[in-house]
Amino acid sequence: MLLICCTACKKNKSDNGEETLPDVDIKTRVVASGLSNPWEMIYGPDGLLWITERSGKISRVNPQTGAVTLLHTVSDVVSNGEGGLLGMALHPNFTANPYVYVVYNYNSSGNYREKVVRFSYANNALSNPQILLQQIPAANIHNGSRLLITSDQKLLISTGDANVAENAQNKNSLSGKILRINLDGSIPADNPVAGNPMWSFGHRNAQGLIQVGDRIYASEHGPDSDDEINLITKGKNYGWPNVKGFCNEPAEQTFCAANDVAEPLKAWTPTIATASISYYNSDYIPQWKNSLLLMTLKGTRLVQLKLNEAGTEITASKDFLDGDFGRLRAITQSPDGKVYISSSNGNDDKIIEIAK
Ligand SMILES: [Ca+2]
Ligand SMILES: [Ca+2]
Repeated sequence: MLLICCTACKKNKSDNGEETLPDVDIKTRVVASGLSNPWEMIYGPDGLLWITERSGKISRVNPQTGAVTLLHTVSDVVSNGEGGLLGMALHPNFTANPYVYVVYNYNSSGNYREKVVRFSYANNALSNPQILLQQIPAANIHNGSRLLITSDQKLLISTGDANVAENAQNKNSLSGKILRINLDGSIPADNPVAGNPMWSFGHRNAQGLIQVGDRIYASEHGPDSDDEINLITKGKNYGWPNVKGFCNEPAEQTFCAANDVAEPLKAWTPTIATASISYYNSDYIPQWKNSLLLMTLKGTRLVQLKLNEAGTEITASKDFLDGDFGRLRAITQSPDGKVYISSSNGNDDKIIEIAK
């Protein structure tokens, strides 16, 4: 790669104009194997890795011993194609409010749908499922769905277009959105449209969601081009299906000007299949501070996305683990800065610890 010394900013610049990020001598360790499409992973307050598998299992994995302990099988999960048990979130104050939130696909009178359900946790078991949102359209492709509980105690839910692209632009459809509800399932009074869970629209299939300060980042799968990282703003239109990636083609420019479309922070062509994202700011791996860490499925690698101080731009990127574990889906971190990721190859999937 051609390196040009940029005297104005005193940083190395690669030939694509990005800052060149330092190498990191990371070490990987397979914590557990024999899993099937682990979709979500959370480093829990109990020091265990809480995982979902698409088939409907919720398990906890001991990051030291690798022991996998089944916690619950969600009985009405229907896994068609990309569908099944997907995202999960734990209540941020889990000791006082031991609630586990999940999003999954099911059959409703013969129609494939998606719903958000809250379970109560006690004595190593989940019980008392409460439906918070249901009848979200679903299909064998493009079901989202990542969950995120924000610092203001709202639940964000990314939904895919369920293979009906036009619904992403329809504010009254639950498809192709970032939805926002209260933790009891009611609709917040400060949502963009009264009585509507829509928070942002024009999404194709967002499968990564993370909060950093007052900012929300989402990753999104593009079609045959333009995977995206977006900064999510209340009520904004993110373009799909009228716009792919940036507003750079003539028809897109017309649509973007008329609809105040938010462009991504970054887009990838060819696509890498952008999945879960995490925000890294630990001193443990200082080279990764103030970066998003992105899992990629087709790309089979971890991508570091360095942010500027304001978090409004991605200034550089660097690839890790290229091809080492196949498709990568979920990511979480321990409080001491170790990173845990999951593969998603369909059989003998692994949870891998990244340390230094
Ligand atoms: Ca977009
Ligand atoms: Ca474009």
